[in-house]
Amino acid sequence: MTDDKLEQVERQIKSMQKHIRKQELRQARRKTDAPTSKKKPRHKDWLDDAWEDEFNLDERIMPRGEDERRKQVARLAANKARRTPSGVVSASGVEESTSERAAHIPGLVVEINSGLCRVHLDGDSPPGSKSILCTLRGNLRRNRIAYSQTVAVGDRVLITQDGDGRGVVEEVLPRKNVLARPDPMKGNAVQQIVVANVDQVIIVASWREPYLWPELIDRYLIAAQRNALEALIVVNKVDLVEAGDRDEFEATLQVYENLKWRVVQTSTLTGAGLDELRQLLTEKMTVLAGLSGVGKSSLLMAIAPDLDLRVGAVSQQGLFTGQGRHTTTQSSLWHLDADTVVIDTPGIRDFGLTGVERDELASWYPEMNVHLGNCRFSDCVHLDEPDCAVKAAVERGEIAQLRYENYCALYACL
Ligand SMILES: Nc1nc2c(ncn2[C@@H]2O[C@H](COP(=O)(O)OP(=O)(O)OP(=O)(O)O)[C@@H](O)[C@H]2O)c(=O)[nH]1
Ligand SMILES: [Mg+2]
Ligand SMILES: [Zn+2]
Repeated sequence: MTDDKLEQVERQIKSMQKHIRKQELRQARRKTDAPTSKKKPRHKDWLDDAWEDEFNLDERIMPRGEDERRKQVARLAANKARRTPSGVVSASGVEESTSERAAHIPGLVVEINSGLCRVHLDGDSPPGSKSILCTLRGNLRRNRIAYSQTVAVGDRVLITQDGDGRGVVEEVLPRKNVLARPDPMKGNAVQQIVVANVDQVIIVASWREPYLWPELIDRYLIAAQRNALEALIVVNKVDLVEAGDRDEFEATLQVYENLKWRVVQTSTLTGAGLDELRQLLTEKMTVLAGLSGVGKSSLLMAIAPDLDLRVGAVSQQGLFTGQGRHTTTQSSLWHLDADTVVIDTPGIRDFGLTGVERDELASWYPEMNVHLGNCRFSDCVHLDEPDCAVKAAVERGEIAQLRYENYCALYACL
């Protein structure tokens, strides 16, 4: 073989080897990403390839020993900072010099996807006009174990930015509250934060498509009370209330109004109740929560048509006719103006009851709470016991049958 030919063959072998290496890398990435990769980013523009590559290579596929090497670097850095007299301790427990801290920019997490989060920086005008895509500083991940994720939508964070405008979340500021649910992947032990730091929760239900489900409303009300959050109820799709349903509809809503919860009737089709809802959102950070398909995203878009939310037709193919199809898959936060923030969430059924003991459930029903202590048995759970003050109140009509039935159903879930 001539030298030329040899060189050509060598070049071909090298190119094939490179190709194989690339394929192996791609396969390894697919494997490592398996649990999350099914969740396609909702906004395609979220992850351009360069970002995805960098994130995956940096955070997920590391050469053997790399993790230990990084820990050592972090330890050295921490020791160095400890020697600096002006050092301050960040939430992550690592000391930082004042100059490092000064470079931290405060912001609000508006969306999370594939381990990256999008942050609106404070002070941008109009608010939310600019957002920074951020990775998370490694030691943040290790320090948060009660929840399955380190950063949640609604978190206030401090970030640093590199010259290319990319960011790193350095610190998550203390949360004033969280709405969380059991992590479906991890059972009851670990919770998944749906949203953090909100002022109020709007429980969205619909009269039909899907059917009003008062038990879920109660779950959400309990979640709100446990987090000391204002709660109000929006019953959407009132255009679907037929003449024959009217009495039942009004009576159901009256149960909650009698307990002093604000109930707003809305329809994105007729525009009913939208002005009232808009006013209730003003100057607050509000999360909209409720079963899939009730119209949470539709309501937000009816109020602020510029929002880029996905709305889905109600599927008729589900096991239960009229059950909504999931269309929103991630919580997302939107600025309507400087002080008005709304958060759209996916339909979630299992809010609220994590950590509630059976014997405390009644205390989350204010109308039952006033009767506690008056039952014959001090450990009465108000189901089958004789001389139960709660059941007597139900019989007298002081506690709505609907609420008592919800209590019994939720008790059985605990
Ligand atoms: N008849 C009627 N249909 C509505 C109304 N509001 C929303 N819809 C429809 O209900 C369906 C579901 O609406 P979405 O806004 O996607 O519901 P969602 O609560 O955001 O659902 P998830 O994102 O799955 O949690 C869509 O087909 C909407 O067009 C309403 O007031 N009346
Ligand atoms: Mg939605
Ligand atoms: Zn009792």
